[in-house]
Amino acid sequence: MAHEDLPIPIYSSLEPVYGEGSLLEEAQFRFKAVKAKFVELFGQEPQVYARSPGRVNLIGEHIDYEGYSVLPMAIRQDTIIGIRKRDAGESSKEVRIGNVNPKYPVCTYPADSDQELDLKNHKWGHYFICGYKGIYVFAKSKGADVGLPVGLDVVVSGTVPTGSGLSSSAALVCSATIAIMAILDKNFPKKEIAQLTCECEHYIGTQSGGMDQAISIMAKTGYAELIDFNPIRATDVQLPAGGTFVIAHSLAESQKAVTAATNYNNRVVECRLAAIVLAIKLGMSANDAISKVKTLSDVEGLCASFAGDHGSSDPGFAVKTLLKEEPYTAEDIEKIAGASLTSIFVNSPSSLDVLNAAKHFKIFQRALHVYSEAKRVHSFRDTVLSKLSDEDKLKNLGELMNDSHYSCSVLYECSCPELEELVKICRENGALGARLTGAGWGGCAVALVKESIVPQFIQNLKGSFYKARVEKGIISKDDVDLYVFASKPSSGAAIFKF
Ligand code: NG1
Ligand code: MG
Repeated sequence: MAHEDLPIPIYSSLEPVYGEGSLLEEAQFRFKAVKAKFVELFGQEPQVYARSPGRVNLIGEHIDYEGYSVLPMAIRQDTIIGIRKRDAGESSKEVRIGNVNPKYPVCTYPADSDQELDLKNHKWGHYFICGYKGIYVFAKSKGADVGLPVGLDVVVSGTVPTGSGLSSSAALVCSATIAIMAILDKNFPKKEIAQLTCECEHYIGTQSGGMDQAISIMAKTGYAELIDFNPIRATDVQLPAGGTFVIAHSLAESQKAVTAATNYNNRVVECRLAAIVLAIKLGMSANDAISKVKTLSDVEGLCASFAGDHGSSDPGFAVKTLLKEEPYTAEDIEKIAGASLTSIFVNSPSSLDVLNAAKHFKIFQRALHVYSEAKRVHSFRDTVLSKLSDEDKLKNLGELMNDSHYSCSVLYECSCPELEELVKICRENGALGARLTGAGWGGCAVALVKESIVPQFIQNLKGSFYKARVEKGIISKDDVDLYVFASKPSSGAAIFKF
């Protein structure tokens, strides 16, 4: 059976996930801390535990929501959740969510699976409730009764740095969803959980694609995964020997839930507008374009045949020929579409927020990024599968990563000065390639580095980029190891019943 058709594994010990050695010791310590916090807050022990990892995206940025394949790997940093059903009585009508980190106060919500989250008043516990709502909606769509709503007590322990592009949010949403499933004694095929958890995160108000949840649920130790969408599928990618991915935090925090209207969701809206304008220019009726075209992948076929007629095989050719490079105003696009932008997005409140905040729309640049990035993902995979020597493979992968960064930075404009500095320093210190990873506007860079120089590489980053920040008091000297580290592909979500 394909591994995405299997349910989430259930283990009675930590070793299958954390192996042996320091990782296991750290996990044992964290599970104990979750249990202790649980007893302190709720007077009882958790009945079940779940974990789900963060991820680093190696290539394929800002294209998952456009329907294109991406290539991430899970990292060892994860979210662990201890959970217990509340006993019958009045108090069983609540969900209480605590955290081992005192920075996150206990959040209490009604045990109501239909509740609306107060998005104007963002609380960290919202991410847990995303899972709570999501499971309920999923079960309802299958006509199944999973036993929700129910009162729950929960304690969370997370090691994925927040706002870092390593998907702390998906680690939390996925571990929440799986913990809830486990306490309800339910399990489903991984691909269904990947789909459902992706929809869960939309309750937070970001119009995210499904990459983070898919890899967090479906990852396998030792492999990166090529993730396809519609339907979700994961294909193992064995990275060439001799290379290591080093993750380095720019120390600029990207608060995606708070900046969605001008950053993340803005780009999703711009891509939709690009797709609609391209469809119309390629002969589709405006009505059909508005009602049927959701993503750039929906018009790729049209773009490719237009390109073909002109002797090109690149859908980007249609973008370069049919769109103007100058930003489009709302009026420009309304004239082409014969409809107001607010009418196009009338059913999406978060898109209307984008329209309110936007001065203009750079649809040429965004579409060009998406089509070229989608191609780079396939080139990356083809390189891995090719007959080249490992050394040549690594060199090519590094170049693809550099090209991806350039496109993110110049066409998609999701970088920031700190990331630019960090990527430059990575390359100056011998990285074969380096790029921002995740949504950008802050967060981490990922660098492909020859294994033999990794310790020196990390040392050099510490001595330059991080030393300057320690001196300015932005981070403490003792924490530097949390912000720059080598990473191996780790395993996906799991349930623990001890
Ligand atoms: P981050 O910001 O790393 O969690 C986000 C999206 C992804 C993907 C990337 C950009 C969420 C949950 N995730 O990742 O789906 O679009 O940006 O490639 O919003
Ligand atoms: Mg996220």
